[in-house]
Amino acid sequence: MLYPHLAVKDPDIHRIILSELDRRRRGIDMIPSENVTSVAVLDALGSILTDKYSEGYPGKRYYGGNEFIDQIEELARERAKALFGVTHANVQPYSGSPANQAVYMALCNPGDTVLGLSLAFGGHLTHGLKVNFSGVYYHATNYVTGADGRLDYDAIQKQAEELRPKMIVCGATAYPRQIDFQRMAAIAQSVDAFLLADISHIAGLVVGGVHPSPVGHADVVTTTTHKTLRGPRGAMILCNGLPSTPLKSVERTRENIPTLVDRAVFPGLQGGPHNHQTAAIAVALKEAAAPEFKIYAKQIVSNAQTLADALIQKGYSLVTGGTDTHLILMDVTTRGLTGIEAEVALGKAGITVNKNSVPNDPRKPFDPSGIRFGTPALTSRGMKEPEALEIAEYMDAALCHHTDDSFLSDIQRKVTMLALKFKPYPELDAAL
Ligand code: DSN
Repeated sequence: MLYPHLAVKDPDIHRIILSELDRRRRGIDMIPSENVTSVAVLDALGSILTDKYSEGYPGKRYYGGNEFIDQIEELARERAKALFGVTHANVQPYSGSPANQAVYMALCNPGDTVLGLSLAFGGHLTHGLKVNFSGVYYHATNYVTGADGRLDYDAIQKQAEELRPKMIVCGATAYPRQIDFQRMAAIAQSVDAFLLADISHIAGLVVGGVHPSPVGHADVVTTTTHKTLRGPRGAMILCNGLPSTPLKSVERTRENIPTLVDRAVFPGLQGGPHNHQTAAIAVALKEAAAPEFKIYAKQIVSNAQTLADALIQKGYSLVTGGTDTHLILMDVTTRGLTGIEAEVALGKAGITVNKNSVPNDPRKPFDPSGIRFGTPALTSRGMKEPEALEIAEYMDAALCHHTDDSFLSDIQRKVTMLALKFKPYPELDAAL
């Protein structure tokens, strides 16, 4: 039996977890920020490390008994540094938003001007949405994509010259094309701004060599660990330079970035690190350093491009006309649907996507014109181009018959037959 102790102690939670596992086994999850971790990552995440307090950093803790926790955090930091080619890594951020918050705290004063990609054009809440901390405590300004849906670097340059931001943020959650980090760094340097590259969505593609790295261009890189990187929920802050202890000055210079970042994470924002999460991140980083991960990253992109091409052939309208990454953004209004209708219809067919705004969306964010989907999780399950083509057929069928529940049930049966051939956690099946 899977999770036998839980089954005895809390049958309600046990039953719900098994239902969620069953949903994943029978369906195809295509939310591009989700993935399937290895069972080794899950083992570390569910370990006894969750019980330990260890405020501080390796060798400098505020609690005793941290000799083994130090070893775990050191391993995670060393693996992160080697994998991304940086000299400093902070692996303690609880997730992506706290990681970004720490960088704001490290590099900006409240009220400073920050320039990031608008959420409505594919950015992130923490890149300067008015109701997010980044818009409440900072003077948040936004750039948008050009008429073709792509980043317009000349326009960003012009905006940066007008606004003179303290920090520019690049990175996205709903942008299907590669980001030119070199160009973004040139823009930031020309106005003496710090550049933060948030590579949460594409970190796995970067280490897999199928997306250029921001390292060497951006002053600071943040990433979550649970998207294309295929680790547990969590985040890291990466930069070059070395932390100095004690901090000699609080001046916000490039040289001080590693120390400023560490101090912003703890004691600035967080208390005790989640050691079980740190251990699981370390495991994921080891997996991402293996040669097979490069093959995996390449396959993610190939699957997304195969799917995108097939949908274009069927007459669908994709933002920017395709993808360079793991992610596809599709305007479904051209087919007479809303994003919600498409999300619901695909959900009934066993395919999970999320409704999403498209650039210059005339509709509201909670009822937008598009859907966002991607291939990291299905690629982790072993699906390749033939399956991507099969999924395109099912998506098209479901969208064409979105009001016909019995037709959608038929599609769902076919989706389930496909899904069951590619188990998300085959090792767990043995224990079911
Ligand atoms: N919620 C994440 C996403 O889906 O892209 C970003 O934080």
